[in-house]
Order: sequence, then structure tokens, then C-alpha cells
Amino acid sequence: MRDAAPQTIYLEDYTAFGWQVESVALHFTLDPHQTRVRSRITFTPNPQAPAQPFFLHGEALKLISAKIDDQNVDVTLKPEGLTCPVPDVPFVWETEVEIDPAGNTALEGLYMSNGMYCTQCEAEGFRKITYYPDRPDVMSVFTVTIDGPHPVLLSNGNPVSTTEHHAEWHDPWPKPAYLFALVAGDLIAHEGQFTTRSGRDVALNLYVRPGDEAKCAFGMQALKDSMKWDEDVYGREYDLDLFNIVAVDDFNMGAMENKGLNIFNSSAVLASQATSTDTNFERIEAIIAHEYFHNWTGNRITCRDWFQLCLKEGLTVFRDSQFTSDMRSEPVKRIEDVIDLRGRQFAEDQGPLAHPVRPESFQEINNFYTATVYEKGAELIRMLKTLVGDQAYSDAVALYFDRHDGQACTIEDWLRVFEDTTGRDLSQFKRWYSQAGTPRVSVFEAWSGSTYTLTFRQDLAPSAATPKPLPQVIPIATGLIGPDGTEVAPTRILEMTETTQSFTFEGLDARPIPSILRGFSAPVVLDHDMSEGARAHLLAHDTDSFNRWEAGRTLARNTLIDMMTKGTRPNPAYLDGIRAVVMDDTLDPAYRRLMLALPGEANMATALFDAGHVPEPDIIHAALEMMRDAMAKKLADVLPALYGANQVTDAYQPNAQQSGQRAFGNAVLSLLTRSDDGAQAQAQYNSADNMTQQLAALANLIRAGRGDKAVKAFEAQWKDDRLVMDKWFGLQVIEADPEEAHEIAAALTGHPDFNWKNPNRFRAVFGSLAMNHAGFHHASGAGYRLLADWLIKLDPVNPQTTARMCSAFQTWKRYDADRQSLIKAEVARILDTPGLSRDTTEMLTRIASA
Ligand code: B3K
Ligand code: ZN
Repeated sequence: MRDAAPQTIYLEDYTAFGWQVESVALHFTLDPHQTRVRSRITFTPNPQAPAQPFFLHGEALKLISAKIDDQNVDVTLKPEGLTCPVPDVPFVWETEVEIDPAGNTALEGLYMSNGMYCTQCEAEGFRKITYYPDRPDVMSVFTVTIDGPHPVLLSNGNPVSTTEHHAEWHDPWPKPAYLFALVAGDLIAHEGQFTTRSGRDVALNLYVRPGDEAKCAFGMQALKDSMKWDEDVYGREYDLDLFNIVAVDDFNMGAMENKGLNIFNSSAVLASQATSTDTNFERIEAIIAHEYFHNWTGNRITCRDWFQLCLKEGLTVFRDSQFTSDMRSEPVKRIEDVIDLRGRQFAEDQGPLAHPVRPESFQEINNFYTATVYEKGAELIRMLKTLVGDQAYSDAVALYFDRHDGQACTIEDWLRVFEDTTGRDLSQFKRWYSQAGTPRVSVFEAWSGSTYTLTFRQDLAPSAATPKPLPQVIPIATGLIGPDGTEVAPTRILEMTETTQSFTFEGLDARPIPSILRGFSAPVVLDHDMSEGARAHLLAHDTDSFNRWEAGRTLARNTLIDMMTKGTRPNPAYLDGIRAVVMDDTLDPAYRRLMLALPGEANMATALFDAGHVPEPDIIHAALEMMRDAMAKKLADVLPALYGANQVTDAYQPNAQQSGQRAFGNAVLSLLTRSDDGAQAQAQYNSADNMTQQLAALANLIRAGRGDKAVKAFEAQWKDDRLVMDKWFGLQVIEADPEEAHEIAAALTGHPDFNWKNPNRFRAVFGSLAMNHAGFHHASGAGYRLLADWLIKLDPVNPQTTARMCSAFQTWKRYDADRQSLIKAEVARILDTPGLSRDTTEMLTRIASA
């Protein structure tokens, strides 16, 4: 079906809904193609709202009947909803509609996945279930009854009564419609239990399809750990008798925080030693925590409108990153987060999709679930905490929960609790929410007598989203290291508020080496023309573990840029420094592994573009290969011992300590493989008793050009496990030689298990193609063409996933003229497709507008 003509929605146009919804009763009679939904909704005029016609959202609904106070009413139907005359006193609205869950391939609203019914309503999916004011500031208490032939019938809240083929649910907490959920199917519960600190017993269930029972234990433990952590750290208790999680195979994203009934992409919850990597385990733990934490930051306090999305997402990402730091390693988590931020959010800021953390307009809100809203949004919370201090942060957040429980809020509400707690004026800080782009901070040093002065300048490039940028408040955590390697000034937060600003350090014996932006205290690009020697000094001595890693990363980036633009050899100072760090066995293996890692190819493209060069994918690829060869040579004498020392002999645990060791061991393996033709990788493949070791071995074999046998063996072993098969599809494309990546991806689309309507499988092939930087950007344009062909095919089936995948084209402007015109032609070809969805049209129009 064709979308209604695209309409732009503006933050400044916000008006409250004209009615309050006192209560909602929904009744579902499930049927694959003809599900009936009856609703009974009590509306009361909202005296605070401006006068307006009565309008309810509704899309793709077949209206059977509509009544007000028991009388049939004539409604005017529009593609996006209905209007009708209503009394100016409270009234009861009743409708019956028919919907087609089995025909719903967009996976939004009520749909079917492998014979099971499930829902996804955020952001605007509830309007595909029944007529309703589908906006987050309309909160109400829901009662839901379900009739269906399935053994398990679930909705939000607490169960009221369940008989065979009938269930009634009541959620006492007022909520917006986007948090509604329903699940029905032949499911098995993995049960658990949690007692809150005030003594409430909570039954926990993880519902899965038969066959997946053995993949539940880890997720259940992660849920209990999250519940405990939120009590201990934020004082937040769970508030129902029941918490259910359901695993679903067909899902557009990771998971969804519906009240008391979280729905998860099975890849984001199911885990076992044999089938999941350590990275999968860590991600699952974080997503379970994230969705659970939304119970307070998102559900009890929600967003007034979708422009405020970062209010719940930025805060909840920040909370889940704190949780992971506490459960695992703080420095490692911080470095991983920054790598991710630079990889995805900085790239977004650099291109045509740049937008503020709180956007001011949109056509399709699903296109704004971005790295900027989520990850940069989390960085803003982190900065706020740095600026006000830990105690004030806790006090302000406690006030937020007290003051706003049960409300739909704005960023202004959030900042006000900080202003009220600390007396600070946060109006300048607020610019972080309204200005798009990554600020660049340049550093100038001066030394005289015993005084050392750091002068900073901040620049934010004007963009379409922010034509006239103003200076932002930037917390720059800085310490000083003496020439002998000791710290001569501990971390101080330099609070930059002006365009140019100086800070002095007195009473020093010798000129220090500055360690600036410790812990990556602000999401900026730091421009510091520091000597190689000074950077090597920080790599050897910085007491801040983030900046110690950063010193190595900057050396790597600079030498790689020189290799790519001037054809120089790898910098020996970098290789010496890295050798010393990776051999230092007082350091955590996970940290040493991060030290050994190089920036990815896409990341180098961002860095090159940022430094004023046109990135050339083949040259980037070749330089990284050359650097890896140089590292393998530099470390050749110690690699076998390092590999041996990092083989875990204890029983498998996906904890931080063991996974760090495996990650380091596998980083060493990838260097070893460069000279042993894959012998060690084959041995590891043969003896692996867990997916981390098996998959790392397979990746190395493919890279060494010796993967054919193992690829076949892996397929034979795992053909019945869809999550492992996603890895099989993805790895072959990610690890493919750039010359062949598009051909391999194309061939995989002909595999009988390439079920392209399943988002995980589609992403396994095409997300991986986009991630194979030099392969995707093949000079022939074949990578672009293949992706465009498949996006055209997927769009009518699943616009949301199609639109998300369009971001592979967002960086087109940085490449050479030939590639630019190849990409532009593909973008234009997709845009020319008749009936293209609103989602994809908006994304590609924005991308093309650069
Ligand atoms: N809130 C959901 C995301 C919904 C995305 C809708 N397109 C998951 C999360 O961030 O927790
Ligand atoms: Zn979230």
C-alpha cells in the first residue's frame, strides 16, 4: 500500500491532545488474516488543550463499527485516521476493526512470526491495531482480553484471569500506546524469580519457541542482575508482579521495552556457549539491561512527543553503559563505546543525515532512531554528570523521578531538575541538544617559568541543520604527565564555555606532557598537534587508561594517514610502543587486545575526510593490510607465546575475564595467521568448544584464503540454527576479499536459506556488505548496484528495515567523483521506484540533498 503524501512535522507546532483518555479496554479475537479488535475508550475533554477537531490515528484498518455512548456514529475516514463529531462532555468511544496480522510484513503493529502473534508499536504502530490518539503524551490504563487458540496469550501488566484460549490482563500503570504489547503462540517459559528490596515477589519468564529452551539461562541472569543494579545504583524498583520477555525471530531492531512484556529479537536474547560469541553475550546482557531500565526512564516517565526521544534513549543508553562498566571493565567499555561513537555517530554528523540530538522536524520518526539520538544522547548525560559531579547527578535524577513520575516530559523538564538541584544555569549546555555536528577542539600549549598554559579553541562547522553555531560548554578532563612518566597534575575538569579559552597550571618543575580529554569527556574531535615522542610518552605512561589507548590510536591513525596519502612506511615508534604494551602482562588482556586493534576501514575514511583528503577505499584497505603485516613481523617472536598464554583452560564462562583473554588470543591469532597459512586457525577450528573460538578461527581461515572446507563444515554443523546461520552468511561477506565481496553477497542471496524477508538474514548479507568497506565501494559500482536492487525489492515488504539500510549511502559525498556519481545514480534509481515508502523516500531525499 502506498503511504499518504509525506508531511513534515515540527517540534514548534506541538499542541496537547484535546481529550484525556481515562481508560482503555481492548478485546482481541485472533485470526491470521481477520483478527478482530474491539476497543472501549473513555474520553474526557482536556481543559488545558486548545480547541480542535476530534481525530484518532488509524492506518490499514477495516472499520466494522464505531459508537459513541452506545449510539452508532458517522465517521470521516482518511488515510491516516478518522474524525467525527463528539460531545463536549466525557464520552465512551467503542469501535470494532479488522486487521490482517499474517499479511503484515512491515513488522509494525500486530504481525505474525513463525506462527506466533506479536506486536511492535513504537513509534507509531498502535494506529495499525485500532483507532487511537497514537501519541506518547496520551497516557492511560489498559485492560486487554485475548481470545485465541494458543497456549500462551500475553499482554502488559498483571494477569487477571486465564482460561483455555482466553486471557485477561490489566496494567495499572498509565502508559502511552507505543508501550502496548500482545503475544500469542505456542511458547515455552524459562522461569525465574526476583524479590525487590521492598519485598515484592516478581515472577520472571523468558518465552521462547520449542527448541530454544537451552538458550535462556544467560538472559534470565542478566535480567536479575539488571533489576538488582537499578535498585542499588538508581534506587528504582520494579512495579508489577510479573516481568515477561518474549523472543521473536522477525523483528526490525534489537528489542522493545513494552510495559511488563518486553519483546526481543531472538538474536538479542538467546545465548549459549556453542552458538553465541562472547560479543553476543555482552550485547545481550546490555540490551536486556537497556530494555529493563526503560521501565523507569521511558515508561514511568515517558516523552511528551517524539522530538524528545533522546530523553528516554540517551538516558537509558547511558544507564546501560554504566551497568556494563560495573559488570565488566570500565576502561574497556569506555573505549568500545568511543570506537562505536566515532564509527557511527561521527560519520552521521559528517554527512547529509546530520541532525541535533533533539531534532526539530521529521517526516518518519522511525528514521530518527539514530546514533546521534542514542549514543550522542548518552554522551550528553555523561557530560552533565561530569559537569555537576556524581552526588548532584544522583540528587537531580532522584528529583526527576519524584517530580515527573507518570508524566510525559521534555528535555526542558530534564534539565530543570539539574538546575534546581545545583543552581546552575544550563542554557548554554542545552545547545548540545539543538546544534548538529561534532565540535572540533584545537589545543595550543605554552610553557614559561613554572607555568603551563593550555589554550583551546572550539569550532562547529555550520550545516544545514545548524547554520549559525554558537559555542557550547565542553568539559575537558585534563591531567599532566611529567618527563619522567609520573603524573604531575591529576585530572581536572576544564570547563570551556567560550570560543577560545585558556587554563593555567602553576608550580611545575618541568614542561609536562598534557593528557587532554581524559575518558573522552566530551564528544568532540580533538585537534592537537603533538609530537610523536610526546604521544609515545603517553602511550607508555598515561595514568588514564582511555587516553593511554587513545595515544596509541592517534599514532596509528596518523601513521596510517601518512601511509595512505604519502606512501610512507609504518611508523616504528608506533610499533615499538604497541609491542611494549601488548607484552606487559600486568595489563588486562581485554585492554591489550584493544591496543593491538587498528581503526577500521570506514573509520579511516572518516579520519581522512576529516583531515581534508578524499578517501580511496582500495588504498585504505592496502595500507591497513601493510600495517598488519608490519605488526605481525614486529611481534613475530612473541606471538606463539602470547597465543598460548591466552588460551582459556577453565570451563567456558562468557565473563569479562575469560572473554578478554579469548579476544586477545584471537587478535594474536589473526597476526599469526599472516605467516602460517592458517595452520593455527585450523587447529583452533578443530578443537573449539564454543562459538567465539570457532567463529574467530573460521574468520582467519577465510582471510587466509583457506576457508572453503571450514565454511562447508560450519554450514553442515549449523544449518538448523538460524542465529548461527546468520553469522555464517555475514562472515563470508565481511571477510571477503574486496574484489569478490559483491559476488559472494550476490551468490549468497541464491542460497535456499536466504530468507530475505527476515530482517536478521537480510542484514547478515547486506549489512555485512556495507561493512566490507572496500568491497562495498568497489570502483565498478557493483556493490552499490546490488544493495540498491535489494532495497527496491525489500521496500514494499518492510520499509523500516529498508530505510535503515539506506544509511550505507550516507557518506557518498566524501568519495571521488566517479564513486559519487555511481552512488547518486543508485540513490536516484531507488527514489524513482513507484510507490516507494515514506521511510525510504525521506532517508534518500535527505541523503541526496547533500
Ligand atoms: N525503544 C525501542 C526502539 C524502537 C524503535 C522503533 N523504530 C528499543 C530501545 O531503544 O530500547
Ligand atoms: Zn531504548
